[in-house]
Amino acid sequence: MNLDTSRLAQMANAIRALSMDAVQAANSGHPGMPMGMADVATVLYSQYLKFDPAAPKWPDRDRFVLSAGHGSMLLYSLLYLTGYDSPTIDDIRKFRQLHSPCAGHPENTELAGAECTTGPLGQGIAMAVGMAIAERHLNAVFGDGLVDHRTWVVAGDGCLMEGVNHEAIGLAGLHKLGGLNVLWDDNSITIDGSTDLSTCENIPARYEAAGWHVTRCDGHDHADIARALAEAQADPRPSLIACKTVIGKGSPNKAGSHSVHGSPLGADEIVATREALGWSAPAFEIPAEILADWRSLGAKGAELRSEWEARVATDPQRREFARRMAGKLPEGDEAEAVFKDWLGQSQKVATRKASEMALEVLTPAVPEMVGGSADLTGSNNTKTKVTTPFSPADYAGRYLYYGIREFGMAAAMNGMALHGGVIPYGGTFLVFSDYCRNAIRLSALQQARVVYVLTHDSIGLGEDGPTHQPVEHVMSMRLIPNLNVFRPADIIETAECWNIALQSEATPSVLALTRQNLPQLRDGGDMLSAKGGYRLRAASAPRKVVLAATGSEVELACNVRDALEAKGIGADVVSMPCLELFDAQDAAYKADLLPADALLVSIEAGVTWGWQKYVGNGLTIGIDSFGASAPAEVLFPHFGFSVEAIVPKIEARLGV
Ligand SMILES: Cc1ncc(C[n+]2csc(CCOP(=O)(O)OP(=O)(O)O)c2C)c(N)n1
Ligand SMILES: [Mg+2]
Repeated sequence: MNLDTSRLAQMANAIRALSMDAVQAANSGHPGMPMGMADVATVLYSQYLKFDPAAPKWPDRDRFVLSAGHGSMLLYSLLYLTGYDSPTIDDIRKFRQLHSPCAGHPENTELAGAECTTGPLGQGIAMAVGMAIAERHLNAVFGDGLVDHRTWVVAGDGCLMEGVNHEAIGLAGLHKLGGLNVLWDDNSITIDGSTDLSTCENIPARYEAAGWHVTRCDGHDHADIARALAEAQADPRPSLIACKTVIGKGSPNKAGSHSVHGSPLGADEIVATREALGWSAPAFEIPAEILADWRSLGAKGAELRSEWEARVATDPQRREFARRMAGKLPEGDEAEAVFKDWLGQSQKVATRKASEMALEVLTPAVPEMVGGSADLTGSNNTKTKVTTPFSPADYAGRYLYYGIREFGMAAAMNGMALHGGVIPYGGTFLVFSDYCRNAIRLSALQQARVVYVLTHDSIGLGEDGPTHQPVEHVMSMRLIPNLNVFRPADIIETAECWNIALQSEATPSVLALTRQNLPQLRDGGDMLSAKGGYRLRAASAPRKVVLAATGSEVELACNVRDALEAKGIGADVVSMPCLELFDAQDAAYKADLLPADALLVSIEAGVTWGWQKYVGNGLTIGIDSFGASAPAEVLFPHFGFSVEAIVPKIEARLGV
């Protein structure tokens, strides 16, 4: 697009006007960042970004990630100006109001043009790394004709201070993700004031040390911006482009100050800014010729897309490519046949091992699965024979050695899932889920199919002691909406939970898995875990007790049941591998499993908080303190997880 600099300046001013007016109308929001980055964004969209507003989900589009999500008006302005169906100018007028897709921060579920949900600073960059990984992987599998696009990120000082950016850039540098370009809004301002207050870090040096190419530009000089972007595109390494900008650029009295970061300019300053910019159009009106310039930008993308479609039409892999990008699992029941066969066996394995066995069956059958671990591959049992390492030497590899970067891994997996064409799974110890908790939360919020393989799920891990023994983690994960937390009891439930996780297209999953061996408890039934809870053992004697347990404690519940039955006290065992799925069952199903006329007892080697929802004022057997360092066989009885400790408690409550 050959737009001279005065037209580009007007286009950038359209972003400034929309941003300041929308924030003013909402009486909340962040005008400073969009006004400061308006010139960079205009150059990016007019000369570099591959996009087609008519096809926001076109698989080979460039990905644009607004990591500095507080500058959401930058994205909303760009999508409107370039002619996406959504948002409309009315949506922008209703910025930050209920039912407007122009939410306070960009949400991928609200707008097709928002590649991901951003706002938690730093995670946008890390998700972009995941997108760039997915792009290289799919490029290696399907070739340049189908997959060859770039990932552009706008990040602020805040994104580059957050620790997760460092984890992410380490991965990007290692894997030479040359298609990744981070445009740093280098305005030396954060909320509290000058960045001098809080940092003296040499960010370019840090990026260079991580294997990145770094360049700089004057973020208000269009020719200089274009030069830097061209340089970044040409370099085979991922690039950081330090764009020196002035926050709130255009506002005569507030530009350059932290006061413009997160507050409306105010009516008077808006008048003064209009004056200074020479912008006479009323609020939310873009002069026709400027809008026409913006709308013309999509034409190049439309052309590229139709060329791409022509290539796809004759590509022998087109069906497989379309299937993967649509997120549909392959047909075929090889895996099911293997899992059915397991029912007839009696395999005593740790559920982390059962997960590996399931993965050995699933990863060849589901080629879009891309695994990994945060340096605990041998403990998380996440690697299978077909998942060879992903590296610059072989981007077709399906296994990522994420290193000790739990947060970076989780955020990257979000990016991979949102890119599409890939189903990421990755492991660490359950206790370290806190390190990546906000990314797990974003998986759920973004409806991203990510599977977290979180092993060593209780005091049962033994001698590593309380630093490594999760106590509150399983229950605290259950607090996150739209997240399925699975704690399977044996090899059969583990296979079922993996199946459910893969089929849950819009819900991420956590698999909480044991280090220690567990006996096989199931020899029949089909996908019983799908109901979240089911009757594993029925009472023989008249039923007085129902024991509800998860994971490793289901075996204990069965033993408690047998002891009670031997005393003539009838007891059911209900295995509850996924409380979220159980909650979704109808009232009759739930009342049948957890009936009001029995003493309800929960057994889980974690906090008891939360179990009252299921057992009412029955008994909750759990651990409401930190664990201890000792072998698992010693710890379970020490913390009251034994038939000898539990049966008397039940008898006392029954008054027998
Ligand atoms: C993880 C996280 N911590 C804190 C915040 C709150 N917050 C939003 S913007 C911001 C300052 C960011 O500074 P910068 O990225 O330089 O943005 P600028 O002020 O230049 O627009 C903070 C602390 C957040 N959104 N995410
Ligand atoms: Mg800043």
